Amino acid sequence: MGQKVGVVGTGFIGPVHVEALRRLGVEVGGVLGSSPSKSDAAAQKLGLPKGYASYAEMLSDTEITVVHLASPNRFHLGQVLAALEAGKHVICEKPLGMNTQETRQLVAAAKRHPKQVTAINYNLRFYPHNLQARSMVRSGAVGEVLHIRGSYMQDWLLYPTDFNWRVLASQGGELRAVGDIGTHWLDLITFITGLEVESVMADLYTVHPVRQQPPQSSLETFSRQKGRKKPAATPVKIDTEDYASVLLRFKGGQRGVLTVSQVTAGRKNAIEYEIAGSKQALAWQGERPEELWIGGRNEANRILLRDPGLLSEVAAAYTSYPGGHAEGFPDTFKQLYKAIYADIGAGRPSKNPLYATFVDGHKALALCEAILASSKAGKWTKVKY
Ligand code: SOE
Repeated sequence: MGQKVGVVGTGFIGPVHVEALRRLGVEVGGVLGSSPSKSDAAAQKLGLPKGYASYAEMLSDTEITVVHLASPNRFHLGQVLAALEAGKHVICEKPLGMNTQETRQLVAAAKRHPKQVTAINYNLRFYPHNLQARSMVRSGAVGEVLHIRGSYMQDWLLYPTDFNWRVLASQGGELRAVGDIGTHWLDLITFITGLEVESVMADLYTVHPVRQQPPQSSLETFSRQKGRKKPAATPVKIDTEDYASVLLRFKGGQRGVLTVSQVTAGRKNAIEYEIAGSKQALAWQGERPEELWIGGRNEANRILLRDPGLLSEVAAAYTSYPGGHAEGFPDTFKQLYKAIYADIGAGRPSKNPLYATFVDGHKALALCEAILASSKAGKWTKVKY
C-alpha cells in the first residue's frame, strides 16, 4: 500500500521534510501549523492538498499512515504517543523529548507498537561520507579508534536580539545548543564508531543571560535580527547555554572532545569531526560534505571525493548522483527517508536500521542530562542510559 504523510510543523524544517518526501515519490496529504490559518498558508505555499485545523483532525484522517513531527520539542511526547495510538508510523525531529523521563516513555511506547516504524530525524548519518566513514571504521581500515574531536558551530543566535523558542528551557529543554546541534554530533560519532560515551566533563556558558523577545511569541529558526533591538521587544532571562565544551570518555577508554556553539560569527551550520585510529585518521566537515580526509602516518594524506564508484556498498546505496555531482543537506533527508520508508513499506522496523531509533534518541537525552549535571557539579559525570 502506498503511504500518505501528515507533516506537523511549518517552520524551517517541516518544509524540508515535505520536499524530501516528494523527491522520493511519497505522497504528502497535508500539514499542521501552530494555528489553522498557518496550516492553510503553509499548505498553499507548499502546494499541498490540506492544511489541518488540529492534530486530532490529522490523526483521525484514516488515509494518513505516517506522521512526521517537526514541532517544538515540548510537543513531541504527547504527539508521538497520540500518533502511535492512532496506528501511524512516526518520524520525529530531534531531540526526541525534553528529558529522559519523556524518552523512556517513548521507547516503551515504541515497544508496544512493534509493527509501527519509529524513527528520529538524525539526517547527518545519511551524508554518504558519514556512511563511508562508518564502513571504514567498522571494516578495521582505520584501526582501533583512539580519540575523537570535533565541533558543531552556528551563528544564528549570536546577538542578544536573536530569539527563538529554543532559547527557553520551558520550550526546548534545559540544554539548548547541545540538545539542538550537539546531539547531532554525538549521534553521528556513535553511529560511525559504535562507541558509547561512558562519562563526560562539561562546561556550559550562556553568553547572553538576557535576550530581547520580539512581540510574536517565536521567531523562525535562522531568521535574522540584524543586531538591532526591535522597539517592542521584551527583555527575557535566558536559562539555556549558547556554548559548551565537553570532554568525553568512551566505554572502551577512548577519549574525545566536543565544542558546541550557536554564537560563533561566520559559522553557519558547521559540523566537523576527526576520528583518530591506530592505522588512519578520518576527518569530515558538514560545509564541505563531498570530501572525506584520510590521514596516514607513513603514506600521503588523501581526500576521497563522494563518487559512488569509490565508496563502500552501503555508502554508495545512499548517494543518488554519479561522479562529481554534489549532494548536500536536502539530500540527507531524502536518503534517510529512503531507509525509513523501506521499512514502512515492508510493514515492520528492521533489526539494526541505519536510521536512528527511539533508543538512540533516548541515549542522546541521557548524554544531555549527564552534560548538564557535570557542568552544574563541575566534575566528571557518568551517563545514565
Ligand atoms: C537549528 O540550530 C537547526 O535547524 C537544527 O535544529 C537542525 O537540526 C540543524 O540541521 C540545523 O540547525
